[in-house]
Amino acid sequence: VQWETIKEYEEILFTLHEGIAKISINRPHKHNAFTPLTVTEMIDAMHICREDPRIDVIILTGEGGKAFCSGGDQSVRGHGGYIGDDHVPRLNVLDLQRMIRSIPKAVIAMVAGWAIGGGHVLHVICDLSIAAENARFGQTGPKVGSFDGGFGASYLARVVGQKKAREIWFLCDQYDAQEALQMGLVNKVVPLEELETTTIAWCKKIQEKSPLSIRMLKSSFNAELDGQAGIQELAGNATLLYYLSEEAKEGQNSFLEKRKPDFSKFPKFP
Ligand code: 1HA
Repeated sequence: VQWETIKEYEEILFTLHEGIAKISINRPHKHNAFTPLTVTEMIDAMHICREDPRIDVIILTGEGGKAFCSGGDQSVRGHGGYIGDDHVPRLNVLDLQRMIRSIPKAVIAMVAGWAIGGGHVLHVICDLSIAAENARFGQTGPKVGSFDGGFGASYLARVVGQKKAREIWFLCDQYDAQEALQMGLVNKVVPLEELETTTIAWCKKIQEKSPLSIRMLKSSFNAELDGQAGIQELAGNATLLYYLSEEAKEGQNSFLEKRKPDFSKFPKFP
């Protein structure tokens, strides 16, 4: 597969293949732990994924085959957050999490090796997760002095159930790919050599489907869990569809033509 670079970054790779964008953390020497810069670059790439009509689906992954992501880089963790060149402590991965959740396109985690800590949370938030046989999953917060009580706790519990989610966080054990499959934490397990081809095949199946259906479904799945923000997303999509209708256009046109709107010709469905 030929991946064409969309934009150059320092700590991630951002590439495109036939409508599939791939955002890959490129810090294999640290098991793809993220710094504030890694996250800022991923946020920038996600913005592009949202705006670029060439992009249908997004793969989130890590370079090297040994790690998806090992969470926040503990060597740059400072007083109140992870610190970059600007010396400001940040937890900007939380912004990235919300973008993965709200982008109206499917995001698939392609997991080889470690998905640990804040890296585990990233795969949990993705719409789908495909794991290589060497994948290892777990949270480490209570061991290293951290926790993610947001999506990292509540959405994890929605995925694997309350008991299992509390076990994952309280014990900080690691789980192999088969265990992850059994608990519904990943969608599929494949040999490492087949990870990318399988992920691309799944992307292609989604690409053949109606983009508006996928968009409505993603925001519908979110709406149930995300409170007013979830309903806002779903309702935004309802507005989008309404704006496509003649009825809504009559409202706009009547305003511009300085006349009373005539909605009488539009159907009133039972
Ligand atoms: O909890 C949050 C947040 C919560 C709320 C809001 C924002 C948050 C943002 C982030 C996070 C977190 O991510 S906290 C959790 C941080 N991550 C971890 O605790 C995992 C640390 N890593 C490990 O436990 C292990 O490396 C491993 C189980 C993934 C793999 O072990 P292994 O195979 O023995 O490899 P290891 O030798 O440990 O790692 C290879 C190299 O990568 C080492 O560097 P070297 O000694 O060769 O120079 C290792 O230090 C480095 N490395 C791995 N993970 C990290 C890391 N360096 C910095 N930070 C890491 N996370």
